[in-house]
Amino acid sequence: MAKRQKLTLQQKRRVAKSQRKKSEQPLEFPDDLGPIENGIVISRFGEQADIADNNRQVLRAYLRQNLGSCVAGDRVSFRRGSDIAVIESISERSSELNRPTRHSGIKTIVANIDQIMIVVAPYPEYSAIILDRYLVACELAKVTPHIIFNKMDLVSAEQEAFFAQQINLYRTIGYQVFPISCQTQTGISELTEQFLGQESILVGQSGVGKSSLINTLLPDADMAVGEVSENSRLGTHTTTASRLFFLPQNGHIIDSPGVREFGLSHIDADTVINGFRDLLPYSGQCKFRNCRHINETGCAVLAAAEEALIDPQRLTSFHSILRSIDNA
Ligand SMILES: Nc1nc2c(ncn2[C@@H]2O[C@H](COP(=O)(O)OP(=O)(O)O)[C@@H](O)[C@H]2O)c(=O)[nH]1
Ligand SMILES: [Mg+2]
Ligand SMILES: [Zn+2]
Repeated sequence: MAKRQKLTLQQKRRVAKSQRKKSEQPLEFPDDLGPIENGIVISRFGEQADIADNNRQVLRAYLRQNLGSCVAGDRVSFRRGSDIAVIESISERSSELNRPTRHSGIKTIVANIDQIMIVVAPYPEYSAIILDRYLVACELAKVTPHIIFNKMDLVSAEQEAFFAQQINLYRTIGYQVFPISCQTQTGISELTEQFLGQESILVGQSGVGKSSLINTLLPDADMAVGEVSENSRLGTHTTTASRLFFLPQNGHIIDSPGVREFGLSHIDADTVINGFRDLLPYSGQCKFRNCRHINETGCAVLAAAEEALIDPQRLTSFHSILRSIDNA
């Protein structure tokens, strides 16, 4: 009885130590850590991440608590342990992509991106509105977007004129457009140039061929193609973590299976126009300063559309995005 109530000093120390460990650190941290080194986050999963050191050697690491968000592309300082490393700090980001969470918060998806490659394809069904939503999100995140039309081998004779018109439209607006096929290798060498030395991310609907493109550009990556992702009707969550792949020389590409859409519902309706390069120049000439460019008299954007200075498809997308924000 007495023995049960009273713990020895040694036992008390042990209990205190284990409680301290539980509250401060969720996992056993190695205590044989080496000096501080610089690295980059390859992929994040829960309390751990894969990071690469300066020699592109990949190692598993724990995250210290209170580090804050840590995502693919983050530059970190870490210390090497005998079987696992520990991330000590995260460097300030030059850019980041965010998406709203279900509880009206914001989650960062990737960090330090130079360019965003939006991948579209004739199958799954091409949607200009989805493409425009990505473009607006990129423009508002202040990261340059480029557009990849993949699976051009699947374009049928009757679809040919339509896709040629779409490609021309986005080029006229000022975007770089790359019509390619991972299947036939069409356009791959021009696209490869665009990736050189850059820190890029691939975004786009599931099934458009993002993983296939990484395999085409980097055969050693050995990406799983055609895997069921988060928007499958079965609700299977296969891979939702973004993952970074190094290019042979400088630069890297991040694949983002979980990024279906990012960055729109937490933005202000007034700022949507800033995401439309082709509409924006007219918006300063509207009669009313607070013009929403929906049905106002003296709206210069609507007038420009009437004179065919703006493509009607783009105006439709603009209005659709405004409505989706109002309903959010
Ligand atoms: N015909 C054709 N099919 C492709 C092409 N690129 C990818 N696919 C196929 O499209 C499907 C989805 O590709 P995947 O890379 O997994 O798409 P992800 O979900 O965007 O990563 C797979 O069955 C690929 O084989 C292409 O250029 N042409
Ligand atoms: Mg994929
Ligand atoms: Zn207006």
